Amino acid sequence: MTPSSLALLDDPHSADNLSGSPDIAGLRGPEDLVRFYREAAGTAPLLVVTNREPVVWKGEGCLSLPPGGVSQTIHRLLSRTGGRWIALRDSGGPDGLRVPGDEGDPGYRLDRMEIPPALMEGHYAGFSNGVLWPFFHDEPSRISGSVEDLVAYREVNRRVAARVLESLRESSPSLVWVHDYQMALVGREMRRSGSALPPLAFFWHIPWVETPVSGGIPRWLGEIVTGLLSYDQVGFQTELYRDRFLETVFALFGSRASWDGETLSVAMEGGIRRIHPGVFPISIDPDHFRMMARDPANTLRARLFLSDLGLDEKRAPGGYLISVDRLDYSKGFLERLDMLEALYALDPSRLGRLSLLQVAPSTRLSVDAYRRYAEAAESRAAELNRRYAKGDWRPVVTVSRSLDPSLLAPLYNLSRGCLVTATRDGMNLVAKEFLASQDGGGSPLFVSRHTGTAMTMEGLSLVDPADPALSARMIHEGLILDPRRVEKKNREALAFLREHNVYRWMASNLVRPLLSASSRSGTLARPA
Ligand code: ADQ
Repeated sequence: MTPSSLALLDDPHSADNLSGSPDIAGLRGPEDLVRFYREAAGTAPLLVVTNREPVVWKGEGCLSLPPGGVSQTIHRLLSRTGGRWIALRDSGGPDGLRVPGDEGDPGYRLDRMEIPPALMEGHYAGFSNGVLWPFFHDEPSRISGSVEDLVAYREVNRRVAARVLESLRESSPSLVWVHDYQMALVGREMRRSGSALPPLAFFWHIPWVETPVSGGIPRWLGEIVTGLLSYDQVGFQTELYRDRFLETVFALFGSRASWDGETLSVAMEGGIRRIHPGVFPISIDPDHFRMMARDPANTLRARLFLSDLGLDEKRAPGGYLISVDRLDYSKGFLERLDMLEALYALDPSRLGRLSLLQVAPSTRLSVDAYRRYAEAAESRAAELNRRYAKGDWRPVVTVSRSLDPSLLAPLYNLSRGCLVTATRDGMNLVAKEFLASQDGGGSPLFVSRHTGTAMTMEGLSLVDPADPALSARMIHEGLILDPRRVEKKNREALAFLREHNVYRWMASNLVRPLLSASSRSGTLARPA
């Protein structure tokens, strides 16, 4: 991208130009992303704020990368360009770490914030995962927070904002990029300081629900929305979620809010806030998954793994369907097992042949709703196994831990199909990882229509966890479809993912705030 093309993109009323410009649309890999960043931001570092750390501290000089492609993509950019990352710590070691880059790369600084356990409990288990997560995943019966939890949430966000402000005294970032529902109020706390700030961008990874009608809008929701209005840009996964957010803003602010399709303006006490609520569907690096799935050593490892689980061709001659997700109620484990049972009822010849392999590490066990759900999911799987097991064959095989992506990719590839059954999901990256790992092969993806993936990709086979019997029929039909038709669909999906990859996602998030910063300072960033 040249400075003159940056100037062309600098049109505040043309998001399509911004995100659809050839320069961003052509991004394919980490090199392209680094080049884009350098040209848009020069040498100014990016400052990223997340709830979780991007690396795991394993001892002096030893760091490992946790699973999760998004934080790894941001990690790779910062390793190359330099920058700073502020996160709540979740492993041992010092408070500040220099995360090294590859040879010749600067690496970046990681500030690891220690939050006292009681405060963390209220922030994380209490308000974030006891209130916000169930609320925004349309599971009101699982909401379990208290007023003290909201106080803890505010306090943690205030501390994070204070740390960001402190870091601004040491260096001037190109922008501050804050992530997800645990950190919604960081921007508000930063604005309250009255300091001059770089652009503040936020990405909301989870769904946005319809604005509550009965009982009115809870006061805490008003606070979250007002907090989000403190950022210059708030990114959502889909148009539906962005539009629902706008509806909530209008329900709260009425005629004090206006929206021109690009900029949301809200008259607030301190003046008019103008923000850009954007739509940026998150993605993966499909080429990386394809390569991992093709790798013969990975494939051999996957075959051995399957054999250890009793899922080799001899003992499970019909193969296995795969599902991969944290053991979270929003992922629809019970609904998926209902679908499986309905599939066996529809076509009993699959009994004794086709299993479900569910890779399901437990998650958030400090929250009661999660503990209870994990027990219910385990007991439902055990019930199916009791009812239908035949000899060495079991209908449900559960792996209760995280697997390395280099093993997941060939497991996706060797499967008979993938079941994504979330009752609500911001995007669902597993669906995209499966499609990329198919490498155009002939195993079908069945994806819940309540995921961002289903809402933003065309031609997918949809299921509905609210209707397991109908979903079982869809799965049955997908499994007996001519593999050449599935291959064609998968090839088309892969082509889409290659174009709409995670590097492009990052660039489209960053481009507008970076350009607004350079036009504010009256200069375009010079390539470093
Ligand atoms: P999650 O709810 O965690 O993410 P998802 O999008 O599927 O859901 O991402 C999970 C990631 O973790 C994937 O990369 C997947 O491979 C990995 N993963 C899951 N289970 C694993 C296992 N057992 N072993 C190894 N890796 C595993 C939140 C939102 C989503 C949104 C993402 C990104 O809830 O809606 O898509 O953030 O914005």
